[in-house]
Amino acid sequence: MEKYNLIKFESIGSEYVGSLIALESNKAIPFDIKRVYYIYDVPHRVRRGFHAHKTLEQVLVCLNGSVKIRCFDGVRDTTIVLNRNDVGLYIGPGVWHEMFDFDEKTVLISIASEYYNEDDYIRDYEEFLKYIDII
Ligand code: T46
Repeated sequence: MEKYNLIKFESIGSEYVGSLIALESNKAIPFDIKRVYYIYDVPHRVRRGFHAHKTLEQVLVCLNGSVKIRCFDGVRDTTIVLNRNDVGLYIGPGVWHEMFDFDEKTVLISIASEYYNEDDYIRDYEEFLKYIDII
C-alpha cells in the first residue's frame, strides 16, 4: 500500500433521491476506526498541518468546499485538491502533510486509527527528514 493515496467511495442513491456513503472499519476505511474529528471555519490565508505521524493512519474527506493538501513521504511530493465527498485521502505514518487554500465553507473530516496522542506527532521538519531516513 502507498503511504498516501486517494480512495473512491461507493455512493448509494441517485440524482432523484440523493446520495449516501457508508464508511466502515476495514472496508472503505482500511483500518479500525477509533476517532473522528473535523476542521472547519478556517480562514483562507491559514495553513494547517505541518507535521507527520509516527503510527496514525487516517482518511481525510472534504465534505464541503475545497482544500489543498501537500503530502511528502520522502519520495513522492504531491499537492492534492480535495473537493468531493465521495473521495478520501488516505495518509499513513511517515507522511509530512500541509493543508491550505481552505474555502470559507470547507469542512474537512478525518477518520483516524488512533485516539489523539501528541507524542505521535513529528512537528519539526528536520526531525521528520531524519525519521524517514533521507538525511
Ligand atoms: C492531522 C491533520 C490532518 C486534540 O485535542 N484532539 C484531536 O483529536 C486533534 C486532532 C487535535 N487536538 C488538539 C491539538 C492542538 O492543540 O487541537 C489542536 C489543533 O491541532 P493541530 O494543530 O494538530 O491541527 P491541524 O489541523 O494542524 O492537524 C490536524 C490533526 O491534528 C492531525 O492529526 O493529521 O489535522
